[in-house]
Amino acid sequence: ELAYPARLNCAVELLHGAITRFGPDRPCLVTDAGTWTYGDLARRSDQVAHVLVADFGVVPGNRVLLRGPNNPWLVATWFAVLKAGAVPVTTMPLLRAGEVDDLVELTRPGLIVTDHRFAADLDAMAHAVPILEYGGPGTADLTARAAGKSGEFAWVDTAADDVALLAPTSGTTGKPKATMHFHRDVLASTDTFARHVLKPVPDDVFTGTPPIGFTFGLGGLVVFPLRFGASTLLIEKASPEELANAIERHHVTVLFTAPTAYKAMLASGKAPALAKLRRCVSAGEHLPVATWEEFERATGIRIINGIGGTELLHIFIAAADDDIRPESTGRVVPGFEAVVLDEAGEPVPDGTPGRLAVKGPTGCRYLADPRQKTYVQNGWNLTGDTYVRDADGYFWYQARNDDMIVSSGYNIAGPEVEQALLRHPDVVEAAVVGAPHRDRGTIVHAFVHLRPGAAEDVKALQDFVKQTIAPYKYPRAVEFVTELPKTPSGKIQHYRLRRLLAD
Ligand code: 3SK
Repeated sequence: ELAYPARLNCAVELLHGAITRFGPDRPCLVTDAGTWTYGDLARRSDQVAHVLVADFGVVPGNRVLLRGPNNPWLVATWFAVLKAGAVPVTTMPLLRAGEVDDLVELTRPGLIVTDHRFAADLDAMAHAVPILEYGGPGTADLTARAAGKSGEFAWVDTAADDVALLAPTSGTTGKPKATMHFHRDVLASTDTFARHVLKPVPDDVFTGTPPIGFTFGLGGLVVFPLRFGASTLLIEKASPEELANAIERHHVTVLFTAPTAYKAMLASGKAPALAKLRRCVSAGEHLPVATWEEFERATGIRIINGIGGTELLHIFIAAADDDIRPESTGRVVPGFEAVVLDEAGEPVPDGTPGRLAVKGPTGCRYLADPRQKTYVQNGWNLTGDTYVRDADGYFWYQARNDDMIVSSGYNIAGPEVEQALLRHPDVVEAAVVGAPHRDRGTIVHAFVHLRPGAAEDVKALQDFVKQTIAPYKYPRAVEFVTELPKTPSGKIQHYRLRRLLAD
């Protein structure tokens, strides 16, 4: 049971708590342009808080929508909003105006704070919300305004269960929801996965690719490093090779990224640079065992696979070090409970596939959304994934609930076919869905992205799958593509592929 004081401002606890324990001069936010110490971040976030309150009238409880790539001013603004007792609405920088508009409709922010390079796009929004830009020229810019403000702000004394964060999730179905998280949830995310599985040390240097607008990135690149007095390298955009080079240049020890990035970094020939990492975390999508094995062979590092969710803020099933059983997602993280349920909501015996349900100290509550009743039942969050739990308490991913394909009477898990395809050296990415078929009802249809220059040989891929898994699972249709539709957080949108085939 995690206990936090009844009055708690998570921003103050994270930032000023670290300063109390480690002093203000420790490196905190690192970029190629320089380093902000913990003291720098405390001062700049106080200055930004003054701008929000004095110049824009932000009051406790207001919502402030944040938009920008991972950089120190975005982090300073996140802390400033919380210090002012307001609620950040973190968004993916790549959302288009229409998508931001949907989130504005849902979350009703009183102000949007945006990186100046992402501002023009917002002109097309239907809702009129005041916009404050940062990082650009001119005296109206947040960075210029902040420079003229005091570096000390009297932060708002919030309650541990006041809402601290609205985190949008488009899921993989397209219609946005926003999850609400309390101040205590933010700390609880550090006292579960981070403390018990990741085990950071103050000398760690974190980095990664997920946007801070996605709770995978917010936790991995801001909340966890600060909670443990470590530093974090913020990268706005990097190819796999540039990411590996940055890891080497900045002596990074902890990496958060998605399965495809691990595979792509190896393909860029950078294994020796990666071998110096201490911890590698993969989430956001199921990690194919082929990628896990290839990475271990090349670097000696056992990737920490995990499943989390915006609904629960971060990772709730994972394993590290000798606890890892390759291909399994791991065991439930201390602090959480997880069960596998049948269609009627009853637990199934170990070894039987069913719907994964989880509860814990970090959620789940949706903002004004009737889907709360569908996704949260009796306090259990239904994640939308089919899993098997074994007798040792390890959870084995089968498919997203809607990725099971029933073809000629066989139940075929799309991800299993994807993993088989991914073992082929020419395959960069693969997505498998059920396609309507006149004679067979449904067939397995694979969308395959090949490495440049590889031959488009359907039969060779089909034969390869037949040799890797039960032959009846092979994709009867193979379509070559140069990219796959993805959510802003990088999850493949199978529903869009299904829709393509239905049309
Ligand atoms: O998708 C996931 O597995 C995830 C992990 C950590 C935090 C957030 C998410 C959505």
